[in-house]
Amino acid sequence: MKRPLRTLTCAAALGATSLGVPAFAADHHGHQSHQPDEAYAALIDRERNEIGHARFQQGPTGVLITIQLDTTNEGATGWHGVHLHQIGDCSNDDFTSSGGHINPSERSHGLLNPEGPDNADLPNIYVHEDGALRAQIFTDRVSLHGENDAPALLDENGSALVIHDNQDDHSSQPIGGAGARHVCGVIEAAQ
Ligand SMILES: [Cu+2]
Repeated sequence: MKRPLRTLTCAAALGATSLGVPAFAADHHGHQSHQPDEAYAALIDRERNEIGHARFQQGPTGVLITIQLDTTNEGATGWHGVHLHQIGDCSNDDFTSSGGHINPSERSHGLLNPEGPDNADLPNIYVHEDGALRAQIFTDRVSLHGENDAPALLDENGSALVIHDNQDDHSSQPIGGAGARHVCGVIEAAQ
C-alpha cells in the first residue's frame, strides 16, 4: 500500500509546482507528517556555554551520531569518554541531573568488557589542541523511537549525551574511569 500512496504524494507535489507552489515545500510538509528520524542536542559546558551540537540520525540498524564542538578550555585536549544518559536534563551544575547510563539490558559497562557493553557505551572522542572535536559514532544499542527493539533516546523522560573529563577505559565499573561530566546535551526530536 505504501508505494502507490507515495506515488500519489509525488504527483500531488508536481501538481502543486505547476500551480506555483515550490515542490520543496510540499515535499517537506509531507515529511513532517511522519515521526522525525533525526534528533539534535545542543552541547553545553559546566559554565553553561553552548560549545557545540550533536545530531542523531536513525538508520536501518542503529543511530549515527555526529558531534561537533569547539572549546576554549585548554585542559580539554585529549581523549574523552562519551555516553548516552537516561534523562534529558542538563540543568544542574555537574550534570548529574542526566541520571545514569541508559541500560535496560543490565549489561556491565565497557565496550571491551566480557560482560558488556551497556546500552549507553560509545567509543572515546578526541579534542584537538585547538579545542576542536569532530566525530561520527554509530551504535545499534539504542534507537530514536524504539526501532529494532533498542531503547529509545526520545522516550518519556528523554535522554542526554554526556562527555566526561577523562577517557573511558572501556572495562572498569561503573563508567570506565571517565570521571566528572564535562559537557551535556539534552537530546530532542529535530523539528
Ligand atoms: Cu557517562
